[in-house]
Amino acid sequence: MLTEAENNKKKVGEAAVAYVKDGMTVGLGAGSTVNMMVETLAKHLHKENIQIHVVPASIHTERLAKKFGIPLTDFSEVEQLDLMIDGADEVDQQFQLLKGGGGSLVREKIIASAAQELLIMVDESKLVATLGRFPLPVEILPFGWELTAKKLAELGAKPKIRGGEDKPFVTDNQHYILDCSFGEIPNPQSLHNQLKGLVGVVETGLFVDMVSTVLISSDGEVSTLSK
Ligand code: ABF
Repeated sequence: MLTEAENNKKKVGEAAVAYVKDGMTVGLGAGSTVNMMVETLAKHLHKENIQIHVVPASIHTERLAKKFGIPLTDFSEVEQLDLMIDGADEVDQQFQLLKGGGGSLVREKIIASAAQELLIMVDESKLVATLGRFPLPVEILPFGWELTAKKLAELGAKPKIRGGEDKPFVTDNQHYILDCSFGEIPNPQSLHNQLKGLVGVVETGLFVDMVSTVLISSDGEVSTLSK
């Protein structure tokens, strides 16, 4: 028996796989919504007799895709993707995203940048008027992370090293993540630019002007917002 949250993830995943057509190259993000969607995608491919190739955004997603027999590819073989399907931690009214709670933001952003369409799956609780309720994940180099954290604090954040100082969480890229509470982020592009200007910052979880469609689940029903 699925919980209400799991049922919402299942439903939004079912709606997302309908966007996958024969011959596509598809990016798959990370996180629990994507995890549930991968099995649904495998069934969809089998049922509709569709052939696709997938670029996964995390080692975990890659393992799942392999487990369900979904063919993989990478940027040595493709330059552009037709579609990227991913989750998010927050979506604002302008379709700007805050991502990285799952720790895969760099690869997600690389894949999303190469995709013609970015399809985001969320439940209603992720919709916000202004980004920033969820601490902003910022991926940084491990070397000198304490200094990078101080620089972020000077820009107004309250940075916390993910996993704790004694055993920081390490991303698939062998980096650390600082979860940075900035309060409301009314101008995501400007904050992103400031953060990217700091030595030691690899990437931020702000995805600005990238999304084309948001699928939102609520009480087991899915609605669609498109730009
Ligand atoms: C990833 O999954 C992340 O960018 C985001 O942090 C997270 C959302 O996770 P979930 O689907 O588990 O809510 O895409």
